[in-house]
Amino acid sequence: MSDLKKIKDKFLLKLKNQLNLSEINQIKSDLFGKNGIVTLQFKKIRSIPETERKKFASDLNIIKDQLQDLINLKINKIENTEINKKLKKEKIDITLPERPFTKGKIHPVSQTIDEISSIFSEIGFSVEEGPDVENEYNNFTALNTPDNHPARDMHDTFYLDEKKEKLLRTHTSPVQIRTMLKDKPPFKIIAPGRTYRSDSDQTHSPMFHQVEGLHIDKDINMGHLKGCLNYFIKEFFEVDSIKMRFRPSHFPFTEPSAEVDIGYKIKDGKIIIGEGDKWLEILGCGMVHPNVLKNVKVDPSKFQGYAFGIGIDRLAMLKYGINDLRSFFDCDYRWLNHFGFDPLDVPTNYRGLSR
Ligand code: 2NL
Repeated sequence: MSDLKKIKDKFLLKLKNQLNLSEINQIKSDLFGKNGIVTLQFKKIRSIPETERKKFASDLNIIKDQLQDLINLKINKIENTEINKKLKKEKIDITLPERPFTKGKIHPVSQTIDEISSIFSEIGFSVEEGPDVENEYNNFTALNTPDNHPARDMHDTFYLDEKKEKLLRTHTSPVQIRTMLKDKPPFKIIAPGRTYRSDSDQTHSPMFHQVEGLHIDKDINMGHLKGCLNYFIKEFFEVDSIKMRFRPSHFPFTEPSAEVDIGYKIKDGKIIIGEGDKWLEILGCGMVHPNVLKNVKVDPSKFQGYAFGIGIDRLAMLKYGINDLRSFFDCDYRWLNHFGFDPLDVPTNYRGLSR
């Protein structure tokens, strides 16, 4: 009997026994390991006389395949038995109730800022941001409001030092000043964010929110301002037309200046925006004063444009039927749960995401 046949018979016999996994692995390494019996036979091929070499190699390969297949079959069987045993023994208890989880809500002011940013971005405005703590140059001086200007007192400014150098911004205009100092015209930006004035009653909070807009280019006029604001108000209140009037006003940083009122009426105890005989003031605006442009190194004989400032909190109250401004900032979770917006819900009118 040839060596190969002896090997084959010996191991076929061994593999007939009931074996566990480690015994099989031992046989596997005895046969096919680095110095395994079959491995050594392969090394022998070169030294076999040429006439017998071909047959030897072929027989060896057949034996190798046979033994390998048998070993793999045995291993598979054992592993399957193990898995079946485990499946029988181990059960997942799916009757355990899930842990309760609470989902946060988007604050109505954040929601409103997202909506406003989305509306203006559709007509080419980009969003700029800046710090809440400002210097008096960016907040007042650059905006044509010199030291002794009464508007400085009117703003009820929170100063942070004796010298009145640092303050909490009273409007978001300093963001536009920073942008104009940093970049070159044209500018088409909005600046939403927190603003501060020392004032507190039912309709005033010492911290409130504003969005300012600025459009500076070579041929911008008051018609563009009217068109832009008319578009914004219609989109924001989701109405097809809006009754709107410009009333002459005064701001140190614009000339001419205007305040904008929109028409409204009360029907069945509910406010209807855009029609009716009553007027509601919602924003201030105007053509940017040449002095402001000079202060930020923009030539007013080449560039001009408009600016506007809108109080966000009151717009949010109007749109979402909230009647006390102070409730915005009470941090009452029950209130937020009621008036807040589901962060995972995407209603069709949520402009921030659906468009
Ligand atoms: C209001 C009035 C306004 C501006 C803000 C502005 C900004 C720059 C230059 C010129 Cl950088 N103007 N902002 C202009 C007019 C009115 O806000 O009543 N806001 C609630």
